[in-house]
Amino acid sequence: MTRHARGASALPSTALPLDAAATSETETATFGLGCFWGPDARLGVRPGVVRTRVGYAGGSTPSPTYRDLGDHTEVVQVDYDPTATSYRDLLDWFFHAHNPRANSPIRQYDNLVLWHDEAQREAVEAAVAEREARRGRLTTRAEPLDSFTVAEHYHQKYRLRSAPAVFDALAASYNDAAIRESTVAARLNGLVAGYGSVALLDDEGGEFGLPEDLLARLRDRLE
Ligand code: MHO
Repeated sequence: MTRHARGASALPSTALPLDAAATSETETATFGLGCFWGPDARLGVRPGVVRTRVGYAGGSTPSPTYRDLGDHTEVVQVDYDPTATSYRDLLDWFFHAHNPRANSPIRQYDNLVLWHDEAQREAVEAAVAEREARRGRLTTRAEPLDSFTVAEHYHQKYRLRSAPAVFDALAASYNDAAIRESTVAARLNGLVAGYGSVALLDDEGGEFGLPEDLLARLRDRLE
């Protein structure tokens, strides 16, 4: 499995408590599920997910951008703690999060799973075979990850950026690259969109390093 500490270096030395404690022993998974704003928010509150980032993958056009994707697809990439969740769990989530027999007419929004290594390839092929044995051919694309191009900052943690009070509290500590690679930002991005749970806030909210009144407002939003 790919292990790396890519995200950690984007954070300042005064990282918020949950980020300072986040493990760098992560593995990475990449999924396309339509417009990447939604799955970024939903995956950001999943137990075991440490970081998320959105980008372009699944094609061969060099240097894709949002305005010029070429043959790439919008994807969300997650770094997860393999002691807290598994690639199988994420794959199950992925297959429940879309209709695997109705892909998008637009390549930009394809349902797509991109494996990072042999172990992931085997898991993907098994997950596809299991589903095809039950109900016939899937249209979801399943391919090896070739390149991943990180998307523009304004697409990272998009839902959080649409919640200025919470975003500004985080931006007081972090620049755009740090926000992209922050566990706190990943959680907040889901929470402001109404994903996640009171239990998640109870477990981790105290380590967000945010003012109590903001946490109370997030809790109200969930209840
Ligand atoms: N606002 C666009 C989707 C953007 S997503 C990053 C829309 O709703 O059509 O592709």
